Amino acid sequence: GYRPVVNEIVKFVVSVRSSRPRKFFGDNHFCGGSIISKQTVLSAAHCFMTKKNKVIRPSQVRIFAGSSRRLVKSAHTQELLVDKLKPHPKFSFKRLTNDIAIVLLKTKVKIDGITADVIPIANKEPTIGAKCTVIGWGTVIQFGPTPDEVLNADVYIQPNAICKRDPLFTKGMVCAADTSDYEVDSCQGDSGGPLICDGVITGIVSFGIGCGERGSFGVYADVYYYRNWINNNRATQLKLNGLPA
Ligand code: 4AZ
Repeated sequence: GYRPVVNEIVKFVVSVRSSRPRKFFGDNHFCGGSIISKQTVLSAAHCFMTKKNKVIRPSQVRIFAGSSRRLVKSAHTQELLVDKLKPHPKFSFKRLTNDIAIVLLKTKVKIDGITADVIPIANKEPTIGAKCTVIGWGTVIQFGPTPDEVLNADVYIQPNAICKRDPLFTKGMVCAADTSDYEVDSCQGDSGGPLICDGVITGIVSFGIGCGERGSFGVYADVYYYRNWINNNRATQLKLNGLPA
């Protein structure tokens, strides 16, 4: 988040980290994600692609759940290994379309409802003007340091006519901003994390022209638009139990 609005434990948000040191983020955090079932995390495709458009290996990724803090490990911190990375097959680096990914975990997240929980995906189109909140460990200033505590920023779903000022804005995307305080925005390191509206995941942090720029807005993958793809690719309870589908 660009600016701390409320500091709180956000139980369905995870820190996506590299198993190898990265330059930019001290503790290897590179993206956010959301727990949508015990063994499934929703994130952004661009988090898991190399510049040569190859998917990185699952062994290069760790998922940290259960803690609102990035740098301090607590008794509730859960470090989870990744079984499969499933970026949308039609993700385009150039056009930033279909910037959505499913992360299948090797083991189930321990869901206690207090430090770790699941969040449902949107079951309707985003409502223009709805007050939503974006959550993550992204920088509070462009190219600045990343916070230890997870932050959130309240932003409002913008009409398509506004979003289309960005030539990359196209179908499968939703844009959001606080037009009375443009500094409230998502930023680097928030990618893959959730835009929550009315208690459901409505968007996934994708891109923007900078962060907190006057007259600009954040662009998010439209979760409702991708609901069938998500439901077809998430871990299912049947599969978890080893039963035939
Ligand atoms: C990024 O670089 C990024 N303000 C994420 C979100 C936004 C801009 C940049 C939107 O990860």
